[in-house]
Amino acid sequence: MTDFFKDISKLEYKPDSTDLAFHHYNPDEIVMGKRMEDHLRFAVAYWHSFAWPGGDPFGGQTFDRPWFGETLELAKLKADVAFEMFDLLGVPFFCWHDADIRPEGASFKESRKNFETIIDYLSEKMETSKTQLLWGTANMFSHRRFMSGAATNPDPEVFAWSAATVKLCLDATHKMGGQNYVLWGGREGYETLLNTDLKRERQQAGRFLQMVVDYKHKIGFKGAILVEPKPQEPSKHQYDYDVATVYGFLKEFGLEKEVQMNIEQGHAILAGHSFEHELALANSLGIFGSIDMNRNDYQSGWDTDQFPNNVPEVAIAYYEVLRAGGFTTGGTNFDAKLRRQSLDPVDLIAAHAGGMDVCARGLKAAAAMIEDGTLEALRNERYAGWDAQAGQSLLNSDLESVAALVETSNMDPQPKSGRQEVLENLVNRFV
Ligand code: XLS
Ligand code: NI
Ligand code: NI
Repeated sequence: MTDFFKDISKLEYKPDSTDLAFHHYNPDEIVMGKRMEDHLRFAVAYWHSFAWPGGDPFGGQTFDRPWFGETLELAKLKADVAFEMFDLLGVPFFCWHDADIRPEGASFKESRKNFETIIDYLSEKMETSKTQLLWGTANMFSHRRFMSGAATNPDPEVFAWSAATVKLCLDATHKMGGQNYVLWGGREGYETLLNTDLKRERQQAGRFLQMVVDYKHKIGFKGAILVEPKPQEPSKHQYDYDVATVYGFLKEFGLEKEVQMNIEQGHAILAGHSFEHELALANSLGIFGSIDMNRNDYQSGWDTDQFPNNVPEVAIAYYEVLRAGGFTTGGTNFDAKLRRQSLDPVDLIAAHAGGMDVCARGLKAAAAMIEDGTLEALRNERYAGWDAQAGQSLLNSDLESVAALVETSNMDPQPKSGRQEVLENLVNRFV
């Protein structure tokens, strides 16, 4: 045991308590026939909670963690503290990037050895812990070698280095029984079109993803390969802009049945969408996988990765998750970080506990809306014409016949109310 969380005890569901406790998240509570814990499938993100130093564009480190530094000994201390936090929170999952968990070596080989040592250390901890791996991923955006991209780099050696990195991370994810493998292309994009061959870079990215999918099958990894869309930041423009763009990309490279989406609230907002839009679209395309739960500050216009605290927004998001049939391999990963002034160990626990409570409230509200059924019934009623014979036969007709039908049947379509306010009032009864 480390003494990092020394005065904090394991969180419990105590709805009336004023202590640090869960007030809404009750893992065993049954929601729509399933335990709340199995619906939400919470994960802690190693990078934000244990690797991020608290910097912003105007200032560096604010957090002073005893495990900061690039040695194996400190990486193990970090892992010890991480598993202590997972235990205090009772979360079923965590997620990592290679760079979060291991010290960087002087060569690829040295980094690989460090990584494998820490993977063994984490795997040992997982044997006696409830907390398992939701997903692993490679950080191919922080080190300066990736400044012009990973798979989309103009230098083929960086493509090779990236392929070797993903192979290593996928092997480790597989070994640890991870449920998914994520690819987020933070620098797979460009800073200026003046120096960028967009066609080549997209083809490199497509070939790279095909190689990853082939390798997944070769080693028998049963988890999902997830791409995480984001429109920009750090790159000025990122190729995996949003769900629609990634779907087009997957189609182009024949991967739409192989890859699903990891959708992040803040990225959806940056792309000019709502979270629920991205979720609903992924579901409609058959590529919904998992979510990165966080929140942007709507005034700042960048990815602030705050812990969620807006229940109505989260409720609508889980409504779409439930409409998609819930998570299978996916889950709710808190891709969220403390504010840089929140220095104390208790802040880390409170942030997650609060986020878990907000998600629990959102899930319960979403489930109540589904069980009530009015929202779905009104939506279906709006499209009833398409379920009827006349609507169906239109879709099987041709332009000339449809044109003729308009006159022979004396068609005279009447506008009907979209009832937006009625629906918003209805939602308001549940949130
Ligand atoms: C950054 C991304 C990142 C991915 C994993 O904006 O959200 O944290 O989730 O590489
Ligand atoms: Ni993000
Ligand atoms: Ni993310």
